[in-house]
Amino acid sequence: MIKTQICDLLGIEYPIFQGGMAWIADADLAAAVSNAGGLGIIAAGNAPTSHVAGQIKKAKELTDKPFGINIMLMSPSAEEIAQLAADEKIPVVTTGAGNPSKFMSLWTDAGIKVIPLVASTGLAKMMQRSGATAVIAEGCEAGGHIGELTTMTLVPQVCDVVDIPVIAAGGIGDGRGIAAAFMLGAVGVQLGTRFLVAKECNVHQNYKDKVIAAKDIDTITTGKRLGHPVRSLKTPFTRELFNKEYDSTISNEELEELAASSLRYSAVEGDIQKGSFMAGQISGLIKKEQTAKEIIDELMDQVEKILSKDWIASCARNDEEDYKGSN
Ligand code: TUI
Repeated sequence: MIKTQICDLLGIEYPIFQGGMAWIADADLAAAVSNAGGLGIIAAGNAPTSHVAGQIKKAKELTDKPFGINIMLMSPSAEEIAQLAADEKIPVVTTGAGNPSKFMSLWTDAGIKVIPLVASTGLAKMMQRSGATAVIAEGCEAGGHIGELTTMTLVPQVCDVVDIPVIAAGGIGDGRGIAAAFMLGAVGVQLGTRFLVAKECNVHQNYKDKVIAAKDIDTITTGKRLGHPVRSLKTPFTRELFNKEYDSTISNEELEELAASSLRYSAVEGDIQKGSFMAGQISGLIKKEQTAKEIIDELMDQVEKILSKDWIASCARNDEEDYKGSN
């Protein structure tokens, strides 16, 4: 059984986090992942504080295992939700889409373990100085709001500048990705897209179907002109948005307006025309829905095989039973 320091630090069985996907990761998904031995995470996204409070209450009813909340720092409710997390003493807070410095002491004083998502070594170092328990280094293969660097380049560079544990995210979809993340120096992984198709994930079925149907080159990055690049599946809407970013007759305000409600259209309404289906580049690896437990058990089984001496030996002998994606 593979246990790393992050398991002991957080009191979880496996070093696997479920990404805090805005509009998608609710109490049902987070509790299912935590009950399966990983770290389930509720996404606050752009939701109002009252909604997030309801999800926290529900998660506490559904699991007695540790779970986290992801605070999207661009949300108008970020400040209120930061306070809510402190009041509720949520075991773990992760943050995304910004720099959480101003909230760090609020959370650490409440005994919360803070694990910010970082896309650069600079923010990773700052988070260590501010008392972060660990950082999640997320490469641009991830779905949603992304930075510049790939996981392959970001993770080892972050590992070299901090002493706290590093969790790798972005482009990890199976045991091969987890093993690779360990090789880069990470002691855990966060997967978003793979858990999006979990049976316990309440996202619209059209969203799951689109991820399952996607192939390797089916994601696109929009929002670069607005300063917040976002990776989603190619749809009529995201292609239109992509083209409009190169059209100088269209103002930034018009672009913002176009993008504004697109995620709700996809996650809640499953609208294939107007939706922005945020998903990572490993969508092409995902072939079916599974329960959170099936996903975690399969991931751990794969990574244990890969990291075993037998596997290394079989690679060297070029055996026929080479491991290939099995899902
Ligand atoms: O945050 C994410 N992924 C997200 S958030 C989200 S909701 C959203 N919807 C539309 C537009 C924007 C957001 C969907 N997916 N991942 C973690 C992440 N953090 N990726 C990139 C960053 C990041 C970016 C800039 C972190 C810090 C940062 O700058 C901080 C600074 O001051 O240097």
